[in-house]
Amino acid sequence: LAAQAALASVDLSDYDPTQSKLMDERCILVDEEDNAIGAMDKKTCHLMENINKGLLHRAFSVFLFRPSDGKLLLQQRATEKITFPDMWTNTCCSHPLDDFEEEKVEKDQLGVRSAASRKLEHELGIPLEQVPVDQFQYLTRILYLAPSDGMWGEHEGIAIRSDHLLRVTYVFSLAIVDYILFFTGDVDVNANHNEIRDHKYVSKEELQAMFNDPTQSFTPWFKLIARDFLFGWWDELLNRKDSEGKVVAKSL
Ligand code: DMA
Ligand code: MN
Repeated sequence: LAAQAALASVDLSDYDPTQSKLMDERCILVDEEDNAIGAMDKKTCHLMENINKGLLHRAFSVFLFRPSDGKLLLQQRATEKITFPDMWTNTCCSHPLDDFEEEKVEKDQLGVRSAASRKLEHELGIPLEQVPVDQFQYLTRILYLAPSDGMWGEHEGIAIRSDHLLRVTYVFSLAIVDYILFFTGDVDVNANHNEIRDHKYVSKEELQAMFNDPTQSFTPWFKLIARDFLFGWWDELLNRKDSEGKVVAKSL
């Protein structure tokens, strides 16, 4: 891994100040086997030029389902987000941080779970007691690499509204080890509009219809996870119901 001095940087002063500040959070750097090997600020971790040098970090993706009908909660990222603004995506994504001791714990994915609770509250305003760490169902980790040779052709489909967004989609990408967490439960949402423009619950059919609509844009990881994994996992979840017909999470 290149020394920090050799890594690229970018000036974020034109962006939303709240989001710019959050780019100072320190992510956990990992190798391709998810061994922690250091820490680096979020901005450095997400610059394409650094990703191309092999910089990889730990992240998580939460998929929250409503028990009564098995619908998945989606969010549309806020326009203020520096990476992937305005795109529809799964319930909540972020990173366990090197800044908090409890988020570095690897046993039973405790670090990732506590980061997931923290960010469900921060982004969606869901009270912490409604999303306790032991009620997430951990499915798997996905190594998601963004090669430099234009696999990101998907991005050409994104509606680019200004030079500002063009620059964002061009220089930022991601290379992560992504922990997939399911959560089944009723929650109260009180969206933080610096993070989220909109949110809604969708059935499988409604999500499929959104994917087929060329006017909608989605984060690349959500499209990838949906295409390769989500619909199968969702079917399994929908098949697990209690006596009242409500969807139930498999116990850990
Ligand atoms: C990054 O999520 C994580 C994944 C899995 C792509 P994010 O861009 O929403 O990060 P943050 O919430 O920290 O801004
Ligand atoms: Mn997020």
